[in-house]
Amino acid sequence: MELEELISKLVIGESLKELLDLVKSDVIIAGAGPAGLTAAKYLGDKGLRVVVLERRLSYGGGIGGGGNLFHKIVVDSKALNILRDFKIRFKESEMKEYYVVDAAELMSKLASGALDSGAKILLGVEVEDLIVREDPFRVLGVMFKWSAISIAGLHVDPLFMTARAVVDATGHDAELLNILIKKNKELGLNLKGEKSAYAEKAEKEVVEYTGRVLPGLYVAGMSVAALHGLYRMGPIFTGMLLSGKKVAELIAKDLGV
Ligand code: 48F
Repeated sequence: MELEELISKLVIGESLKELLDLVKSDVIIAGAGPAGLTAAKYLGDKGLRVVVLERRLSYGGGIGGGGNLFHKIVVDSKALNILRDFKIRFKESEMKEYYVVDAAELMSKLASGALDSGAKILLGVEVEDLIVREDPFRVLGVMFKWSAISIAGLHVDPLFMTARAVVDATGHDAELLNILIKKNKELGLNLKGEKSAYAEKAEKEVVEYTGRVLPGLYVAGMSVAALHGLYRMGPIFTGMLLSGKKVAELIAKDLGV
């Protein structure tokens, strides 16, 4: 066999094998930002089959931009256990309780922690819609397509993936909730939209409001703020990490693991 043929066979064969398995998972997470990656690790650690679908060809979401492109972010002491679980280093600051983390280290170690737990991360894959059922209304999975299809402006029907739980961790636009609410008006749900900055309150509330929206659908990270009309916090990431961990714990409990 020519080397070129072998390369194609391996790439296509191995990808297809995994994709066939991923048609039905335990948990689908849309968005590989801090909330989605944190959730993926803790769910993977529970032995659940987890797939993270990320539109871009890179993970980390808003982490890489740090604060206004400065390459550090802030966390407080409530996030230290999570940082330790992922082996992410942090530096004390002059303000007790607040720590500084390198943005590049945060994004890469969150992703490697998620991968090491057994979660799959598929890059360049966009969630376009949800699979739903009535009586009672519930979410059964997602419709996905390669992001390149959207970028090319092509009209192509997406494919399906099902799961016992779907997480909207798509960040500020809460894309899954946005789609669900627009298309299923009978639900009477409303995407309130994020408020201006009030970091302390935002950090606390984004964790408090993290949770299940409907049977089968959960929300974590800044999507929580968009759904519930909460304040924004800027480049402090404790709330994102705690929100990801909390949603993982809720799902694990709901799925009985
Ligand atoms: O935006 P993002 O980092 O969301 P997050 O985990 O964290 C927010 C913080 O980064 C920051 C903040 C906190 O201080 O305010 O902004 O809530 O990551 C969301 C990821 O979801 C991807 C998007 O490319 C990004 O990497 N994404 C968005 N919509 C889709 C998607 C979609 N429809 N399908 C797949 N991926």
